[in-house]
Amino acid sequence: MNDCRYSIVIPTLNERDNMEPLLSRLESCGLKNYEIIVVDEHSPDGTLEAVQAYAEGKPYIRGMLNDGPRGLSPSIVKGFSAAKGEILCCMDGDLQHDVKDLTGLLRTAEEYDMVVGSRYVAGGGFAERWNPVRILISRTAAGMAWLLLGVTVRDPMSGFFAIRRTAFEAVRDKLSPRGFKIMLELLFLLTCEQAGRITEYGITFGRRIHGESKLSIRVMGQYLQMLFELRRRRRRQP
Ligand SMILES: Nc1nc2c(ncn2[C@@H]2O[C@H](COP(=O)(O)OP(=O)(O)O)[C@@H](O)[C@H]2O)c(=O)[nH]1
Ligand SMILES: [Mg+2]
Repeated sequence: MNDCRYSIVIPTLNERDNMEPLLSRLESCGLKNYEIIVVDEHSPDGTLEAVQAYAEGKPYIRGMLNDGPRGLSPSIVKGFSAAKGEILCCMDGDLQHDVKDLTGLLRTAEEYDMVVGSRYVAGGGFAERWNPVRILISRTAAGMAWLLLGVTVRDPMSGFFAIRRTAFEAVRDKLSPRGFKIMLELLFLLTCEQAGRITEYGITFGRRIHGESKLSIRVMGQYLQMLFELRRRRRRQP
């Protein structure tokens, strides 16, 4: 694939059994001019090896190791920095983000600086009844991002988004190296500093079948800490 327009970056930690179904769905979803970059966090279950085996003879699929600072955000930044496309997309490696939503999200990204996949706008939702506690947590997190940072998108925690390369490059050096919710940070930087054109696109969130969620109480604590750090940054701006 010589003319690469879309780069799909997938961060992974112990997602071996999800790789073959995800990669094959991506290959057959009708997308053209794309590449797939899986950035793995030293997964002990052999995720990277599974990707590399799948990618044999397919130059448009790459698996790489996050050999820099550990974490979700650094992995995504590494993938975006290695990407060749003009539109950079991040999606989870656990099949909770539905490949069926990808082409619509990327089509929308042609018109904006950033498109956030959202469960809480028209066309979005959950594939099956979702744990009400997790919905409450994600809606509270979104409300706090709005109150504290002025980020108005309804689902800044979805983790499924696309950003124009030029918009990413404009803010890359300001990203915190140890963050885990890069989407929120990008939204904050684009909203507060760049007057970026941002929109949401309805996505359907699926249930995890293989592997485990890494979201925990500790992660929620980090999220709050990050909201307050970004808020302090906003105050310091003239
Ligand atoms: N590279 C990398 N990927 C991670 C890390 N933590 C989680 N992931 C991946 O990020 C995606 C979202 O994580 P997940 O645990 O499903 O979060 P949840 O959907 O909010 O429960 C999945 O593909 C994970 O494998 C990490 O520290 N580094
Ligand atoms: Mg998940």
